[in-house]
Amino acid sequence: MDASVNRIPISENEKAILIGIHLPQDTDDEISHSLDELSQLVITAGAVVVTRLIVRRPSLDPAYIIGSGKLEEIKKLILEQSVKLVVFDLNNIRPVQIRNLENLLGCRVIGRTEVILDIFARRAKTVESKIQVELAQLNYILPRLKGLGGVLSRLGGGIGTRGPGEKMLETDRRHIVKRIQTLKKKLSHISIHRNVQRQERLQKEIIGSVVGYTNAGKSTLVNILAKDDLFVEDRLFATLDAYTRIVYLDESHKVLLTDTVGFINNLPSHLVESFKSTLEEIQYSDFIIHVVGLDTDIDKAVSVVDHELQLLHCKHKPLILYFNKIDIAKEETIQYVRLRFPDAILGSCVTGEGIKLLKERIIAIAETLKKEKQKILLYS
Ligand SMILES: Nc1nc2c(ncn2[C@@H]2O[C@H](COP(=O)(O)OP(=O)(O)OP(=O)(O)O)[C@@H](O)[C@H]2O)c(=O)[nH]1
Ligand SMILES: [Mg+2]
Repeated sequence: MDASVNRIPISENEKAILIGIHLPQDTDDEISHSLDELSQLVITAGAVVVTRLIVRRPSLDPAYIIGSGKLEEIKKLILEQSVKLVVFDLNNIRPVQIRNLENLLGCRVIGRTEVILDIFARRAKTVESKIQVELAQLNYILPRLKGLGGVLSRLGGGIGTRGPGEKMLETDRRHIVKRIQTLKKKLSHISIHRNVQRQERLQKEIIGSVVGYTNAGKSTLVNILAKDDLFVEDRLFATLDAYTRIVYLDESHKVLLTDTVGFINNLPSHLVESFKSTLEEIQYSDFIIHVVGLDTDIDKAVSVVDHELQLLHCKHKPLILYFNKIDIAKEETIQYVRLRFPDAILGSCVTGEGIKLLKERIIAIAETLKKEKQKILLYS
């Protein structure tokens, strides 16, 4: 096996076929929402979706995921439309399935995890997030190396094979193990430094985290509250680093607000693990603003973020639920949210609706927290 692969820039507009698998327990809605989201992810990664297919299966085929009839159909499409990439809406495709499918179809085969890792690899800008992404990729690749039988080296480039920046992604087991240790050490140094800064800040300031599903409008909200210019983009995972900004709520109140990386359904566990130190910002904050885009599958977005907050042991913190993008929301969605989440604030970063109410709610929380902190300082 080659020691490493060069990071080959993505062939722009690589054509892709998406395949969703409909198992007996799935509903039509679930599958089609999930495929919509995968499509957005694949586009964000730089490819062009030429066809989407949904395949009904009683269970996954251990060797080829789907049946031979469907595979023949897909093979024809690949040839007709010069497709370079097949993306399955599955999280953990087994290496043997990838190898079998690539041999049969004659193009690259990846799953959801690889697409998300790829987007993160391209988005990583700071030293810390680059290390975090590389660590996630290597941890993902390591157990798969044997099963892939060198597929990674053979494939060369494209979605799912990029390292952060222009770096090479290691594919040699010994090197990977060593590299993982080095990266972990680097991360822990950064984390120690961050902790010292954090402790100082925590004693003096009230700190909130803005969390939510990707593309909900978290960065836009922090921008307008802080009148700042964070990186906002109509793409998934525009923000990978935790940015903290000062927000002046009125003449006598200010808080610090941290913008965080977005969550998504089935976020690869390696990424959550690697982004632990960034996510720690949420754990160390005094309160949370959960932003939900009214233009998405609301119940899913809320439950995915709730679940992540639970995993981060943050469910006890004061929380403001803010539904964003009311300017483009359907009337029935607004009605539904008002009934289902009576305490939530509905608003828009574009028209400014609801922002005054949001500030008032933050001030109320900040007041309570300030008193608690003063008590702690008094008795410590
Ligand atoms: N119509 C409308 N669009 C909005 C609103 N708020 C944000 N957007 C748009 O939604 C898109 C995503 O906004 P971001 O602020 O980048 O979202 P995010 O939650 O930070 O996304 P990630 O960092 O990718 O997780 C951008 O195109 C924004 O301009 C709003 O209130 N109304
Ligand atoms: Mg953002």
